[in-house]
Amino acid sequence: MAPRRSDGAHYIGGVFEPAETEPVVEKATGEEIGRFAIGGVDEVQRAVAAAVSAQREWAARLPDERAWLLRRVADVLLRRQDEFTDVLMRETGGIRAKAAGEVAAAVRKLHESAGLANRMAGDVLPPFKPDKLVLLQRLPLGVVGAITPWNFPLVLAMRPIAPALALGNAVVLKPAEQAPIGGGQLLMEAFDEAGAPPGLINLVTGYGPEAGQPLAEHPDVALVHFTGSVPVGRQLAAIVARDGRQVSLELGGDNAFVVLDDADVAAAAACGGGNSFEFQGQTCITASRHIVQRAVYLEYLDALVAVARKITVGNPIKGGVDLGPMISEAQLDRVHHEIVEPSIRMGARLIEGGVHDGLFYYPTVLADVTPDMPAFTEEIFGPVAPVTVVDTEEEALALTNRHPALVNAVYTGDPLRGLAFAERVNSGMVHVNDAGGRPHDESDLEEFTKRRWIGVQR
Ligand code: TXE
Repeated sequence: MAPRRSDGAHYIGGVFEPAETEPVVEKATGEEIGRFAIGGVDEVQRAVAAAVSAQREWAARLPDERAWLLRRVADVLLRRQDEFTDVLMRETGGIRAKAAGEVAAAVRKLHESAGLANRMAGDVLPPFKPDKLVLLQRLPLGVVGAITPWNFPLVLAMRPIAPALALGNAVVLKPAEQAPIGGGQLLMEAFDEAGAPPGLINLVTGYGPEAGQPLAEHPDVALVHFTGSVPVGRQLAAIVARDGRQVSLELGGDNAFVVLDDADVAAAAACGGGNSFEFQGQTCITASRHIVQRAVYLEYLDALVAVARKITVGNPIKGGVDLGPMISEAQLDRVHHEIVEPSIRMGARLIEGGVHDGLFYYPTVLADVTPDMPAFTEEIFGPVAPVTVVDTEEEALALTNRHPALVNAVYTGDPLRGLAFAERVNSGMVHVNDAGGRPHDESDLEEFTKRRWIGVQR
């Protein structure tokens, strides 16, 4: 690979700063593909200071100018998409389609956010006293601190960065130590190339407690946007709330995939299995519990095993592969020793997989899973489909709602039955006869701005 100027460097105030580093490895081979700088309190303080001074000037620019920068970054991403795709495949272990999809989604997010810049409008409100003119202004928050995970490093970094910048904020990014290149170092190169003013976006790489926590604690960071695990999210929320700043959290969930007795079983298994195994099950919208009515249970298990057996496991770079390596030994150990094995000891039947070769964990199907087993109670984050049998739709609903989930799904031959079921499910998103991601929503304008009311006595 050609040397990158961002390799092993933070990006602070528009300068790539080399520092003490550690290796970034290709997950499929264990080979070093780059280095990341180990940041701490000093780097965070300088990055936040750079962001504070850049933000004032940036917020004063015309919305169109802010939008142009985002569109130029999108152009750089498109021009360098092969390089981004390659690095994302290697550092996350994802297949080409997943990495290329991430680049495409990041480009879309940049364009969508560019459109937001001009929608940062205010309002004139009804007066609350005679002779009063009441204005509502929408203002940037200031500096946004983004702490992001390894599973979709580019798109999950872009989710806060693009709207935050469009709406007049500056950003300090702390990406995950497992995958800091595609959604960190290379992304800074793209902003630099696109002409981002120094300090508008900054990168501090390193470990969570040393680099992430000081960022979350910094009083000049107005909003902490965190995507990652529930325990760290809770910890950061407590820190940020203590001094009255804002936090937004995208955490994990234990998502259910329900199959009702009138479902097209082969279609349901293709959808549910595809969703459980995709990217080694390491996404926050992965189906982590399959809940199936008894009438179709055995047929569903067979179909799910057939789906698992069709999957080709291997090094994504070689092509022709559906499933790559897991992100780390720690994640694999957790999946195998803390979820699969104890569930089997408690009575679950391993009917497919359950084996690994290095970081490659084979698609796994567990049958007869009961609601007290870790395979049911934990977010798995591995290519495992645990299946639980229920007698009635009511029972399926009760089990679905027993755990917090980001997205649940229900499969049925009758879409109206699916709709009625979906309306009683607690999660923020429910699919009928589908699974996976979320539609575009309108929350960015609210998340990355604040309001100010001005009452003028005439
Ligand atoms: O997450 P962490 P990990 C879930 C999933 C997975 C588990 C662990 O269940 O098995 O989390 O993954 C930074 N202060 N998700 O260990 O530790 C860290 O450096 C400040 C769901 O990777 O939460 C990284 O940048 N920052 C999720 C980021 O937080 C800290 C995606 C996430 O790391 C910190 C990933 C601290 N004390 C994992 N400790 C999703 N919603 O998609 C860590 N970090």
